[in-house]
Amino acid sequence: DTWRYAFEEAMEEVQGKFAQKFKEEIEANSDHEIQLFPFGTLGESDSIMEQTQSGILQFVDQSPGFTGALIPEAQVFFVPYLLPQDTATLATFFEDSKAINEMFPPLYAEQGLELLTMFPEGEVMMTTTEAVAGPEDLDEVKFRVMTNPLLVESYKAFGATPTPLPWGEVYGALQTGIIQGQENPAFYIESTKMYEVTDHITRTGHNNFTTAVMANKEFFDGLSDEDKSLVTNAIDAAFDYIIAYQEGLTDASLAKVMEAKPSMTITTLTEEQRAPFKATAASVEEEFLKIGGDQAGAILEQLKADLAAAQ
Ligand code: 6CS
Repeated sequence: DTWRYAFEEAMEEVQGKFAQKFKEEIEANSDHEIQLFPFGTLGESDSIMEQTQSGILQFVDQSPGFTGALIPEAQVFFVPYLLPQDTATLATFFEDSKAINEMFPPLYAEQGLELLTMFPEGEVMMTTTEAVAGPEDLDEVKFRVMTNPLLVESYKAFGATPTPLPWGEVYGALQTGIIQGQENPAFYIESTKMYEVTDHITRTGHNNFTTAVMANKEFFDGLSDEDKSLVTNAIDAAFDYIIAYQEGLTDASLAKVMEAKPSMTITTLTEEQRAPFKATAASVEEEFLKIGGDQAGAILEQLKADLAAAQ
């Protein structure tokens, strides 16, 4: 039989690399086949999620940046400066976190989803048409964010005018001047040619991109114990693979951006310049407790404990 797996990125981007490794593991260890659907083949992120919930797809990679509208607790990943940038710490955190591995699965289950894993995709950077050294430079800047209410709040607190859009509209919106900024990890800025439609990259250090892989729950529950282990083992192998794959990826991607467009500026904000952005964390956290669902407080507390343990 064939299992269908859709993701939000291209085949050679991070989610695609993860999916390819998963497919390789499943097919090497069973008679099942995996059919991969990269971005653009089945619609935007929201649409592949709906197709998974309804059982048309068996697997989906959707980032909390979009799932936050469905599972309010998943917005926790948009409290600024919550996640560290150190990749070893992040890997340990995602592997061992009680919040992620024990508290989130029942919340995903309520939406008909079996949460299989979450993994990091790299330091989030701003790319803008004008240089950014502090929140005052974001004043009047229409800044594209994923469709996540807490991310909207966070960019409001940063001083920008947040504009939630599905990914497919971002390049065109920058090109036509409807928006003047967006945020993403370096590999994505490079592969999707964001440098063609923006001139400045700013490293504020406020987040590391998190994504999640899920299965349709009814499908997963109906698998034999052997097939369930097959799936979880393939996910574990793909997790280890994707952590290793991303080693050095940020620097290599930024070098490629500079090669493609030497006039691009890349600025790492100093601790002093980051201070006003960091100062927004407390108010965004408070907002999360209001809009992050019944489990918001418990999830935030556990996540902080898990991060402390990983560090
Ligand atoms: O910004 C976005 O919408 C996209 N960013 C990444 C890194 N992956 C998928 C997502 O759709």
